[in-house]
Amino acid sequence: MPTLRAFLAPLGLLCFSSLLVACTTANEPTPAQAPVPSTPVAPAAEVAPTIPAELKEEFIQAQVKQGFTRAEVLAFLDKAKYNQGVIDAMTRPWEAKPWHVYYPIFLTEKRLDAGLAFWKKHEKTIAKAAAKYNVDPQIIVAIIGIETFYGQYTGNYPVIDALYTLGFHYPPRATFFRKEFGELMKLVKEEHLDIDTLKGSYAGAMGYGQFIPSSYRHYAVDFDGSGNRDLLQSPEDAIGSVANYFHEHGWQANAPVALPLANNSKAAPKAKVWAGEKLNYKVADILTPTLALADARDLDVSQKALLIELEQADHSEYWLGLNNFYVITRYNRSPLYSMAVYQFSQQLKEQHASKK
Ligand SMILES: [Ca+2]
Repeated sequence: MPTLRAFLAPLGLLCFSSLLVACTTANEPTPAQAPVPSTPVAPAAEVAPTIPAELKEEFIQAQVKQGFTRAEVLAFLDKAKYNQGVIDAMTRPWEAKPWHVYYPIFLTEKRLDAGLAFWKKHEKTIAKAAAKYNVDPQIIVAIIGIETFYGQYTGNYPVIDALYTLGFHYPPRATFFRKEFGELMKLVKEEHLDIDTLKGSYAGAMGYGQFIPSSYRHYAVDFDGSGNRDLLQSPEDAIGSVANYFHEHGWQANAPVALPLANNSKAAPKAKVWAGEKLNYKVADILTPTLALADARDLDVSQKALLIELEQADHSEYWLGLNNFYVITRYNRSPLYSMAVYQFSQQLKEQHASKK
């Protein structure tokens, strides 16, 4: 699913929102040396760029402070290779897609069938995770389906190379990724992962739920009782870990996620459409006599909310996003991503209930 990965940001990479990705400019690393050759030589692109000595030393010192020996850090750095494909993937021009083009890519019969099969196969584990972490089971099933098609597309980049390349050769996000590179070193040690075979997305997200190293370390749980947290091979651990991630970000089971609005005005809504900021509005700030709930219901209008605009072929559709919707955006800040996850979760819930 490489074309889909291009606009699916991995977990925790919060600045990969649709807007920010669109703003990312190419920052091709300069080859270390580019002499003007009089005779043909190997292309400069084959020469991996070196990293500044002080940056390398700073990283070594930081890891030593975390309890590694200098030799261990140097050995880890030695294993990491520059990967031009990672930079290419990161800087690929990103095309904003309107909702009516976006959602059919994710909400397919094939994904729904796979999701229902996954739910059925892991029914007990999913129910246990939902109960323990107070999340709705369908949101767990939806996330794993949207992220990796139930573990089928978890990424083919060596994680160590991806994070090294971005951490040392991608200036716009180097600080962030260098930290993740350091977190990876700790993760590998703690969970006894095989760094030589560890694969993930071009941004270093791993396993069923695409956790980057810091998220893996912070939110992953051992949910199959094996004694370690394995998000790459254990669907049970992945289920528990996704549930825990939602729990820790404030998901409330059985609470509404997003509600469709009826727009009876040609004028722009009173509230600004949400674009990644904190939850600043209350429900009462968004609803107006001409932009009201499509289906009347009791709702605490003092609760935090955001306004979602979905571009249909010939009109804009508006939705009210509540706290749970905001929690989905903690996985990926794109409102379209979050709406696709929500609508997929609703499909799963309905179909799962009808097949019982
Ligand atoms: Ca486990």
